[in-house]
This record gives sequence, structure tokens and C-alpha cells, in this order.
Amino acid sequence: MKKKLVLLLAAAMAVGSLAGCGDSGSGSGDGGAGTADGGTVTDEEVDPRFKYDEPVTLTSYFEISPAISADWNQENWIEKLNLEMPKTMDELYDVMVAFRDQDPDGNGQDDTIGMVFHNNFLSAGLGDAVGLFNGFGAYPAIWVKDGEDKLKYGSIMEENKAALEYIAKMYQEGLIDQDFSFNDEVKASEAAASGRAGIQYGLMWNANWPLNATVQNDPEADWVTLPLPSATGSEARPQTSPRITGYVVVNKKCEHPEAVVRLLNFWVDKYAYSGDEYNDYLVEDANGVLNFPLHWVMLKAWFPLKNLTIHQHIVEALEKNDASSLNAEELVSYNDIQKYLSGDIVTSYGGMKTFGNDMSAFDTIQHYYDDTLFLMNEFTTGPTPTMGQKMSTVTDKVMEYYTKVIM
Ligand SMILES: [Ca+2]
Repeated sequence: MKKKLVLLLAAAMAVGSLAGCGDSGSGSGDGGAGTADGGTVTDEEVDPRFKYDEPVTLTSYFEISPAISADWNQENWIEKLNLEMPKTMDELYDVMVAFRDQDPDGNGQDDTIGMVFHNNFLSAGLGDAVGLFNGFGAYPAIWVKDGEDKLKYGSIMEENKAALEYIAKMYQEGLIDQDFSFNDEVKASEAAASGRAGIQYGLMWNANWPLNATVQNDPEADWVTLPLPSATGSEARPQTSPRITGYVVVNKKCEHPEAVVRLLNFWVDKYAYSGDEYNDYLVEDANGVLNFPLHWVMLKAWFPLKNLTIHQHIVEALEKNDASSLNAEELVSYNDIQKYLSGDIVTSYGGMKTFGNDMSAFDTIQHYYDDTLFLMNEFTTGPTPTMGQKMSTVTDKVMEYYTKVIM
């Protein structure tokens, strides 16, 4: 096994050398791959596993891992207070009021708020408000079609007004922290971790952090995701952007530009599509978790729906109680979920709530996918010169103005 690892690592590091183009060879968004000494490898020296008899095909080097907002709610508070899961913005508001007023944590003190919220609330992550704006049909900070074959900037859409009025009311009524404008997302997330807030908008990884901390502090706590509530009651559309993480560029002087493609194909064979050899490349880290050590190599490509597929395969395996068809990466999450199901809730919380089958993050993303709800950013090219000069000023001004309206 060790020999294979060394071979693969060496192959990845030597891509410039393999392609015969030295330091100016290939590069990617993660950093240049041209680490070689400029020498050219002869045909006999090339690892036979990189020799493809069939025609070489180009493997795309981008991943679509959209930042999709979901609405994370503390299910145990909803049950305890006999509330319904909110589907509309009005219902969401009522749940927040109940969380503020009805002592959901049962400590007899007036110490809870409705929702996590911070000062960078148009940046999707955790405790932001992007999904809340989407609930009003507003799509701030991305570009949308204007109906006349042109793009318009989402932050100046009329629909933002209703979202801002809603948040301003939340602020006035103490449903969000009064000092939110001083708090970044890390500071704001303490309200979720400490069990002071029961709702936050956030991305699929939130259960790995900080929502796992809520459960560490209170084993009775439980977070679930919901599709974004909407003002009209019809389904809200979560905004997202395609994430191109890098391009592979090959110098035209390269003698063997196809080596780059071969390395990409090798990655896809071994990782993304998990052939039989996959398990041979895994190593156990300090925490006993099996990892593919070349996860961070510079030449890689992801199957666009990889994470959603992991979720689908895990749900199927859970239903059949049979994990034999799972690949190694899926098995890591599946085993984590089995630990959760046998009572190890705290350490395995993220696995269950991200990929599991009980109102997990990907349950909600599957719903968005099935109903074609993603609202993609229509601006898909590089920034214009004007954007380069002025866009950061525009986004600063938008945040300044929005924050003033809320406060
Ligand atoms: Ca309380």
C-alpha cells in the first residue's frame, strides 16, 4: 500500500515533468502544479498506470458545490412548545416570538432569542440572512435576469424592502441580538452553541460546527433543516452560484500536455468514481478516520453532485440495512451515522445531520434538487473592469445601508 501512495504522490507532484514543460507547466486555482525540474520523462519511465490505450478525453476541472441555504431549527423546542414547523415567513416569525417568550430551554429565565444573526448577513455561511431574503423572492449580492434579456443586481431589487422590514421588526422586537452589528459569524454562533437561539439560516455543514456544540452542551437539543419558508407560502428558491475552483492551463510548449489529462483521469478513476483500488489508498488519521490522502492534490475534479449522491446512497443503505454497495468515502459517513444511531450522538452529530435521513441538510437539498428550485447567479464570467474598480465599494455601501434600515 505504501508503495502505491508514494507512486501516486510522486506522479501528482511531477506533473510538470511528465508534461515536459517544467516550471511554467500547468497550474490551477489551488496553486501551480509546475514543481518539476524541467526534465522530460521517457515513455519507459512513465508509470504504466498512466498509459491509456484509449483516446484521452478531457476531464472538467470545476466543482459545483453550491452554497445552499436551509433553515436550521431546534426541533425539541418546537415540540416542547407545541408549535408547527414554519412554512411561511409569518409562521417563522411566530416561532421566533415563542422561542423568545416561552422559556424553551426551561431554565425559568428570560434568556432566549429567536434567531442567530450577525453583521455580515449577506454572506452565506451560518447565521446569515440570505435564505431569509430568498423567502421574500429577493436575491441580494447575485445577478438575476431582468425579464428583458439583461442582468440586474439582486441587492437593488424591490423585493429586498419586505425582507429588510421583516428583519427590522425582528431587531425591534428583540428576536435577534441587539448588538449584532458588532458580531461576526463566529461570535454570533455562540447563541446557537450555548442554546440561546433556536433558529439559524445556514449551509449544509452547520451541523459539523457550530450546531454540534449545542448538543455537547445539551444532549436533549436537536437541530433539523427545513426548506426555506416563504412570504407567499409557495416554495422559496435558494440562491446559489456555480463554484469554479480552478482551471488547468497547459503551456503550449509542453511536449506532453495529455499528461495533465491523464492525471485528472487517474484521480477520477481512483477517487471520484471509486474503483476497486480505492481502499488501497486510504490511510487512517490520528482520529481513526479513513482518509484519502491525496484529497488536496492540485489536479482533481469532482463529480458535480458528489455530496448529494453520498446522501442518496446512504439513505438507500440505511433503508436496506446493507452498506455493501457503498464506496469508502460513503462508508465513512455511513459508519458515523451508525454510531449516532447506537447512541453516540455528540461525536457523530455532524454525520447524521449532514448526510442522514432524518431532516438532514441533504434531505432539504434533495428537495430543492427534485423540485428544480435552485436560483443560479446569472453572472458567470470574470469581473468587468468597472466591477474590479467599484464592486467592493458597492457591496460595502449595500451592507451599510441595509444595516441602517434594520437598526
Ligand atoms: Ca430561558
